[in-house]
Amino acid sequence: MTCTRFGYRAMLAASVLAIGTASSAWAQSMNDVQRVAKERGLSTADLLAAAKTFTPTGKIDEYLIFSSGGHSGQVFVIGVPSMRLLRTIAVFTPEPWQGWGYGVGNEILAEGNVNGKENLWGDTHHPALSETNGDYDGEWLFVNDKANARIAVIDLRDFETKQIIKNPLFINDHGGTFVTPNTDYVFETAQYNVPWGAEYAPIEDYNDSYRGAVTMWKFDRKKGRIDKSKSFAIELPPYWHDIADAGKLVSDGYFFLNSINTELATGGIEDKKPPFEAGVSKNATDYLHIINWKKAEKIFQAGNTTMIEGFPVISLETSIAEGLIYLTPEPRSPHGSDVAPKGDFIVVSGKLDPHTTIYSFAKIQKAIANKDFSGTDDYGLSILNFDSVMEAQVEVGLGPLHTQFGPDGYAYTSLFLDSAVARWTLGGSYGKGTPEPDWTLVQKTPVHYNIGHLGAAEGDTVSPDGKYLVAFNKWSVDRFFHTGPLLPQNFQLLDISEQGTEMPVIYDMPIGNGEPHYAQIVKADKIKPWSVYPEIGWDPMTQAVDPWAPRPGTERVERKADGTVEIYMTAVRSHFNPERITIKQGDKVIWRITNTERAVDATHGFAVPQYNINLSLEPGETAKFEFVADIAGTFPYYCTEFCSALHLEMMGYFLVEPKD
Ligand code: RUQ
Ligand code: CUA
Repeated sequence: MTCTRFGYRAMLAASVLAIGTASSAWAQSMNDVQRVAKERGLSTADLLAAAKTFTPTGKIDEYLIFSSGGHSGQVFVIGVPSMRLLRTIAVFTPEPWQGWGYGVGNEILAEGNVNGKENLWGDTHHPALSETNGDYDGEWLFVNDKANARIAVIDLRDFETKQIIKNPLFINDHGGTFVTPNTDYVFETAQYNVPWGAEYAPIEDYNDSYRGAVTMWKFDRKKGRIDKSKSFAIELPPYWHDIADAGKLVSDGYFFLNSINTELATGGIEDKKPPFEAGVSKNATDYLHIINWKKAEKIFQAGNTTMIEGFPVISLETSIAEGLIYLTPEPRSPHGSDVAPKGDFIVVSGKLDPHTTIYSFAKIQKAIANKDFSGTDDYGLSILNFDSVMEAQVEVGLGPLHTQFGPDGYAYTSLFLDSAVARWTLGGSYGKGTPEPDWTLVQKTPVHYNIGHLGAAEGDTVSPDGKYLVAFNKWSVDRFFHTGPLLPQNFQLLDISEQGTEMPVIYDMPIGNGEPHYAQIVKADKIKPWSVYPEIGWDPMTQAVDPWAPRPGTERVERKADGTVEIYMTAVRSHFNPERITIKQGDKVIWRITNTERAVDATHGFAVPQYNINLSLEPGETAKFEFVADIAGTFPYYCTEFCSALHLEMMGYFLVEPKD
């Protein structure tokens, strides 16, 4: 992808000429650029890409990508346009640098236990930034774990996970997380269906015993937690529900959920039955689900629900009687359901159909009002007449998946089989924002390779920014040094700032830690994180000062009447206080440490060997962890962050005297 229309010599000569009276210093430096470009075999396109992305030291990126970390179970934060990995956020998987799951965070990880069993990893798919009036507000981030049907809540003041919630009804969720325009609800849908609560039922009973559902998790912004007591679910047929998007502006109150396997295939290749891949794609169409969640909320609040697995569920019968859910056909093997910025159109792609299909919300409403149905599905849900609700179809290429939007009337669709990004024009109220006619493919840019999702800057909000687009490619093949047979994924940055013209790829970023799916790209200045915790003794779990936090002068080791030993410790460059702690084997230990630093980046670690403890104590933070000192011995604890010149001296001895 290095198309050089002119040699770099010509470009450099032209630029030198253009500046005419240029200082000899400029000419000299351009000569240096020319020399280095020649040595490294760079084209003018490469130099231009470098100029668009190179971010000198100390300069801050304009945008941030919040990316799912796939089956690493984490979230990645990446700067744009530099494409530098800024940090990971530990979510479902323990991570020692952040001290997540090695003394701290264990209670939150345990919230994600599945029927009492630990699951210390996750398969994160769709992160969702919190929104106010359909725009990112920079306060919260949600992400799902597809493997176990769990949702995590991350506070963007400190980029730490505050809650993990396990879905009581299902055990796999692909459609999640998506937020309603004011983040009243975070919703999550099952994909691979199971009987309620993942109880056992033979696969032959699929149609009757297996259930689909969408869960509407109520988010309490003040508390920064999902409130299970105000959450509910809506029963769905056991189709495999896929990606969704919340309506906004004119379509606020609805969400649009696509599905596959409306064939209700149950596999069985070992018994010479059609394998899932064939059975699931047999029909020419599947169903887009159009769900009125505001109406569902009223039904829930009126108590018209059934308790299943201790959780309120609106039954399919109620949904049919109340007109909560309507279906309409969508093209073969659909994937992706994306609402346009004004909320007026919904774009769905079928992986096995070269078109994107655009539905009109106005037409959907009209068809519902007129009972313009082509029939009902096997579960009794009405199917809206496809021709009555379809606005347009645009032939974009092979394997279309997901769509994002620009500020000017362009839409961008990822093409998995073509390995390309398609740019096309919206019509309707967006018409004439672009030089090209409405509903037409404008161009395609090849990417490397097999793009899944794509993200444009704020490209799924009510006010997309355009400018940058990132292709989240699944394969990298020949783009990087081969790190053994397991290769990284490839994030490619595209410049989409010019109308109509090319969308050049200007940067490749290998992701060597999990396979990301979706990511959102937010203007960096919308996120207002703390640089240090607000006060000394801050507990990140409660986002408040902990009255029990050790402070300078209160350090001590206390033995309680019940035999519990409480340790109150402080950490400051370059010592822990106390430095020698002797207890008895079998003692129950409650250990508290406060980092009393106020300087930015003055983080201390705290590791205890054998006991599997490692904390990250950021400036001001207090942490508490508990364990039983069941192993006698001599254990040097130390600071795992290189915090000062005397960091090696930041240690102490934890001595556990044998019982007898
Ligand atoms: S998916 S590559 Cu899990 Cu969002 Cu479409
Ligand atoms: Cu504190 Cu090293």
